Amino acid sequence: MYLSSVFLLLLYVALARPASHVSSEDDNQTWKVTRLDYHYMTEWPGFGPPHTEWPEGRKFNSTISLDVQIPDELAPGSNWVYKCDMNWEHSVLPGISADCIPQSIHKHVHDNVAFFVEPWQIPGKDLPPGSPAEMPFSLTIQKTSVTQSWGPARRWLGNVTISCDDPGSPSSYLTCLTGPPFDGMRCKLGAINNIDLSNKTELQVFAQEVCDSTASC
Ligand SMILES: *[C@@H]1O[C@H](CO)[C@@H](O)[C@H](O)[C@H]1NC(C)=O
Ligand SMILES: *[C@@H]1O[C@H](CO)[C@@H](O)[C@H](O)[C@H]1NC(C)=O
Ligand SMILES: *[C@@H]1O[C@H](CO)[C@@H](O)[C@H](O)[C@H]1NC(C)=O
Ligand SMILES: CC(=O)N[C@H]1CO[C@H](CO)[C@@H](O)[C@@H]1O
Repeated sequence: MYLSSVFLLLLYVALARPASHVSSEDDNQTWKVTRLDYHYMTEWPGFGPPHTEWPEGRKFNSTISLDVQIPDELAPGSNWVYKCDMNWEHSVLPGISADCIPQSIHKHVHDNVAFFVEPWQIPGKDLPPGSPAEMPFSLTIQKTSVTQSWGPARRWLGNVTISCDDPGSPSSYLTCLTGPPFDGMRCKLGAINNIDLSNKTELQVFAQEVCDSTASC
């Protein structure tokens, strides 16, 4: 009796996992960042004589805010939109992840989405001294699927490198503009003015499933 229920349980687990695995979901996924707003301090505040330092009272934290569309595993063809926000002290990118918030009212939230940013260098391209650590950068988005209450969560990780204002560069998804004094730099996806980034309006993040000691596949 005991043995047979263990057997049935094992059989259930063995059958259930592959079944959920083929439920429309690939091992790799493509996520779409449809909005990205980035704001950070420039080296100088843009007020007073050249090389005037930022007054303490006018300094501000860097902020990133983005929307990412992630396919719904349980409803093929539809997406969840998550909003991801973080802020940090200028040039001190936190290196830790923050949760993204699902944007519609859902009865069941079955994924956890989180993201983080790290400084990045375009290979072979040195930045001028004084460049903020904020640009260029790499964006990592992680999804943990908690659909299966009976097994370990599955996890996907996608990583994309981002620079700005250079149509010839594959990573140049953003246009950045300085505004009035003390406003620093503001960056958005795609083109502003005559900088042609028209082939970069969609920022796609290719995510791969992670199989390690913390997540099975
Ligand atoms: C997922 O992507 C990786 C790296 O691009 C590739 O090696 C692998 O074959 C892909 N897996 C599937 C199922 O497409
Ligand atoms: C600015 O960032 C610092 C460090 O990352 C944090 O401790 C502080 O609370 C932030 N300030 C605001 C106004 O969010
Ligand atoms: C985008 O357009 C620029 C300029 O027309 C070109 O140099 C670049 O290769 C294009 N990038 C992609 C990914 O198509
Ligand atoms: C977490 C992660 O995978 N980060 C990587 C994102 O991509 C950049 C550039 O390829 C790497 O430097 C990061 O380590």
